[in-house]
Parts: sequence; C-alpha cells; structure tokens
Amino acid sequence: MNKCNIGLIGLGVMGRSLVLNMDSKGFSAAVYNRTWEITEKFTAGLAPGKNVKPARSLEELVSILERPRRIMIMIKAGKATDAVIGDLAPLLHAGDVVIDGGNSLFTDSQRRFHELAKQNIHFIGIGVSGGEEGALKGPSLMPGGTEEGWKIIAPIFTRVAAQVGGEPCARYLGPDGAGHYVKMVHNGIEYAEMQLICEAYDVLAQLLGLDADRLAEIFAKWNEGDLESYLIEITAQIFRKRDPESGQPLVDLILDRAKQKGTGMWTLESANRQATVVSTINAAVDSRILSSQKAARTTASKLLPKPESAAFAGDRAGLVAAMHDALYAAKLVTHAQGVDLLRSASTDHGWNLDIAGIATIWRGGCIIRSRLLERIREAFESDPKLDNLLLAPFSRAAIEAGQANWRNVVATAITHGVAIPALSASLAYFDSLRRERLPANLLQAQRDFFGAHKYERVDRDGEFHTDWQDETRSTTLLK
Ligand code: NBP
Repeated sequence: MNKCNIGLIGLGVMGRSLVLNMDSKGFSAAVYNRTWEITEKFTAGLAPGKNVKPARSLEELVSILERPRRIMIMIKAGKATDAVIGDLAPLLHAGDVVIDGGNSLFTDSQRRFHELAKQNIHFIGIGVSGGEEGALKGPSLMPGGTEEGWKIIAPIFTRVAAQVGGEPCARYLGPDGAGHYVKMVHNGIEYAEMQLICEAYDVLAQLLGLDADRLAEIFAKWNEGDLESYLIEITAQIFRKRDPESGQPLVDLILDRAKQKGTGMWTLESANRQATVVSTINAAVDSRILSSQKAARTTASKLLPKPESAAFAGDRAGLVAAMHDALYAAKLVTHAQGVDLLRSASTDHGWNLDIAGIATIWRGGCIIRSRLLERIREAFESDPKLDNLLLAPFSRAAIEAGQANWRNVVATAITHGVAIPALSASLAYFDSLRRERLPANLLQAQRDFFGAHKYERVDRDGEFHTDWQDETRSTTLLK
C-alpha cells in the first residue's frame, strides 16, 4: 500500500477543510479523529478519487505515513493538544515532524518544541488564519519551530497556502513559538481592525442616520481604494444581508454582545510583559468586554446623562470622507503597534523575525489581508531597520493628507457622545509619538514626591531626589 504524505489529527471544520485542500493539491492524507464516527462519516462522504485514508487509532495513523512522518494536529488548543502529543510522541521516530495548527499559546509551543526536541522530533507550531474558507482554498500559514522540520513539510504547506503574486502566504518565521506568536499578533490586529470598522459604522449610523443599504455602498466603495481589505469587503456584504423572515437588515437584528476566545487578551498580556504599546488593540478588547456587559449598559443607558450637543448639523458627505481617512490612519497605527510588539518579542526570544516577510504572508488567505500589507512589505523591504511604521514615507504622506479628517472624526464623535475607543486611542498614540516632550516630567516629580523614586533632569546628568515639602532643603544629586 502506498503510504500517505501527511497525517491529520482532528476532523473539526478546520481539519476537514485542510485535508480537502491538501487532496486538491495532490497530497495524500491519513486522517484520525478522537471520535471514530466522525472519521468514518467524513471519509465515507468524500467524492470518489480522493486520496484520504481513515485511521481508527494513532498507531494505525502512524503506520500508514511515509517517513519522515508529517503529522498535523488540528484540535482544540491547550490540554487537548498536550494530551494528543503525549499519546503520539512515543509512536514516532527521530526526524518525524509534529505540526500543531491549533490556536495555541506561543509559550505552549515553546514548551512543546523543547520537549519533542529531546526525542529529536521536529515541532512546528503553525498559525493558521482564514477560517474554514481559507483552510479549504488557501490560508495564510505562520510556521515556527525547527527550520529542518519546516523544510520537510514546506513542499506541502507552501502549496496549500494562499498564493499572492506567485508567492505562497507561508514562510518559515523562526524557532519554537515564533509562528504562534505571529498568529497571536495577527489576531490582535484583527481585533483592532474589526473594532475600528464597528466605530466607523456607529458614527455614520448614529450621526448621519445611514441605513444598512447606504452603509453597504460606502464600505464597498472604500474597498476599491486604500482601505481595500477582506474585513471591509465582508462588512459591505454583511450590510446587504436581509433577515429572510422580516426582510430587515440582519445586522440590525443581532444582539450587541461580542464574544472573544482569548487571543486578543493574550496579545495584551504579552504587550504588557514586553512594555510595548498596543493601545488600539487594547481598546478593541475593552470594547468587547464592555459590549458583553449588556445588563449594566441597559441600566446605565436610562440613568447616565447624555451629551448636550444637538444632532449632527455639519457636512454629511464630508464626515463620510473624513471617516475614510480616519480609518486608514488608525489602521496604520494598529499595524505600527503590531510590528512594534513583534519586534520587541523577537528581540527578547531571539526569533529574528522578518517584518517584510510577515507582511508578505499576511497579504493573502488571512483575516487581516489588505492592500496596506503590500505597502508595509515594501516599506520594510526597502528599510528593514525602520524604527516605526508611521515613519515610513508612505505612512507620513498618508497621515499628512488625512490627519485633519482623522481629528475631525474623533472630535465630532466625542462631542456627540459616540464612543470611538479605538479611533481615539490610535490618534492619542500618534499625538504622543510625535511629541518630543510629554508631561511625564510632572509624573516623575509626583513619583519622587510620594515615593522618593528619583528623577533625571534635562539640564544635567545624574539622578535626583527632592524634598518637595520642605522649602529649606534643595534638590539632592544622588549619583
Ligand atoms: P475545534 O476547535 O472545534 O476542535 C474540534 C476537534 O478537536 C475535534 O476533532 C475534536 O474531536 C477534537 N478534540 C477536542 Br474538542 N478535545 C480533544 C481531546 N481531548 N483529544 C483529542 N481530540 C480532541 O475544531 P476547529 O474549529 O476545526 O479548530 C481546530 C483548531 O484550529 C483549534 O485550535 C482552533 O482554535 C484553530 N483554528 C480555528 C479557526 C476557525 O476559524 N475555526 C481558524 C484558525 C485556527 P472530537 O470530534 O472527538 O470531539
């Protein structure tokens, strides 16, 4: 019997789609699922000619794979993945490759990488983005782990991935948890971009009273320009969808309570540890949390005072155009913060992440794919040491052209009491970054006042402490 090119464990929606994708590219797959009936049903339902073989046990799966074995685990992240790796590892040989495609925490991937290395088994933690359709037709793949392991699986995964401009949206990113880290930051950016779009919708709907049909037109138009992206495109489609029973726009009937699975929160936790600012992503996570507190909001909506401003009486078309520029500027800030986080983690973990390469594999297949990523790739290819994405010539030109509109949108929304946490956080980041001097001088004085934490001065070297309450005693130079 011919042995299969790859084994896949876990036949949820992602596992099934990836197997079909691999088969369509000419790779044979052996599949195993904890619940046999699911494996049986999946393989029995396949069209004739598909090169997919069912396995009833991990032992059987391992026995029908060519060597070195490539085995992809596509199940619930966390303990379930550890349990499967624990059962699988004793069945493998040195040189085999274990690939975890779940949404695993990067520190779990680091641990698994080192544990499997003791057995000379290659571990690849691969971030998979694009949902069910991406998995089926071509996802963005973010692999990290042993470089040798990647070379063994690359012939399959570079074919399975989305292709943009003849290049696969899959490339080796770095050792141990690098792939899952990049996927985590991808998801953080995804959170921020979704929130920014929701804020644009809210401002246009609340202040201009635009209905779903008009919003669909605006988003579709935006998708033809600099804002072109998967998320803007699907947003236009969402506005067009009608509830079949009532005929109303379906979006208007959806409860305003958002859920999250945790990757946004992981991004914030990591950013905190890295002392990196991801304020737009932070605002997006906060917004989901606040949205989930529906009962508290319902009570507060009846009790808290509203702003006194009258209905919006400004230039309606101007506000729509301004929102375009505000969204683009905030999108730049979101990516600048994401890049910053990737770089600081890369330095700390020794991953040597290539930002232009990451932008390249995010251009297709994934949820944050957008026209902007091509610009980001170009910017970091021409200047790999670029300090901050906002300093790239194209970013500066875009913000120069759009900053009045960005400010106008933020000011208008705030005056009228429409919350725009991500749009305003991104502007605050920009306004802080571009200031040589921030009010942290006063902050240092406060810290020194109550905690003798010392401060530095602008006019001389050293660290100083002042007795702020005693007029007779002056500043002390401490070292
Ligand atoms: P699910 O996350 O819903 O997981 C379903 C699979 O996990 C089934 O095969 C199930 O087996 C298996 N499983 C579970 Br649950 N607990 C297990 C255990 N203790 N031991 C062995 N198998 C176990 O599937 P999915 O939506 O296809 O996602 C798979 C992975 O891909 C997840 O980590 C997910 O976060 C990630 N991901 C998902 C998407 C997406 O859009 N859905 C995108 C990118 C990444 P059973 O059939 O026996 O219950």
